[in-house]
Amino acid sequence: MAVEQTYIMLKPDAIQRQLLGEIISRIERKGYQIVQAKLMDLDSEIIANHYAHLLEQNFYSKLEAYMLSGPVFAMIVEGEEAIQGMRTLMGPTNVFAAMPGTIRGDFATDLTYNTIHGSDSPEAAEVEIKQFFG
Ligand code: DAT
Ligand code: MG
Repeated sequence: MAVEQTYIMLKPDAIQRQLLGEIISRIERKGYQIVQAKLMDLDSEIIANHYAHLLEQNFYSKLEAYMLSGPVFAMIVEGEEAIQGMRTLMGPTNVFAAMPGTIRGDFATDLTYNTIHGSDSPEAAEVEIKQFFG
């Protein structure tokens, strides 16, 4: 067990649908600390960096348009085993398999518009925290 920091990003639909309070409240109720947070507008370059593993996918242009459609709420979340723990709280990438009670299970009905991002490994968390918080 170790205290970890993970990069969490509430995507544009979370803000447009006024779900910020609901989702932040779930993270707090779980017992994690939000140690930094900011509302920010992304550009194509930072999106391409963040989703470099998906640049060749046929859904990339849809993903890029989504991430440009409004501000995101970027956070560093800290807690015991927070990287895997946040992924569990979020639910899987495939929202159709996401269980009720998870953030994606409760709020997302589309593979692309899936409401929340969370780092998927310690290596990714380090890179993403640096990318979004310097
Ligand atoms: P995750 O966000 O669970 O880490 P990922 O890194 O593989 O998943 O993908 C990043 C985002 O790309 C994901 O949140 C939504 C979009 N995406 C992934 N797979 C998709 C698919 N098959 N069709 C449409 N959008 C997809
Ligand atoms: Mg990912």
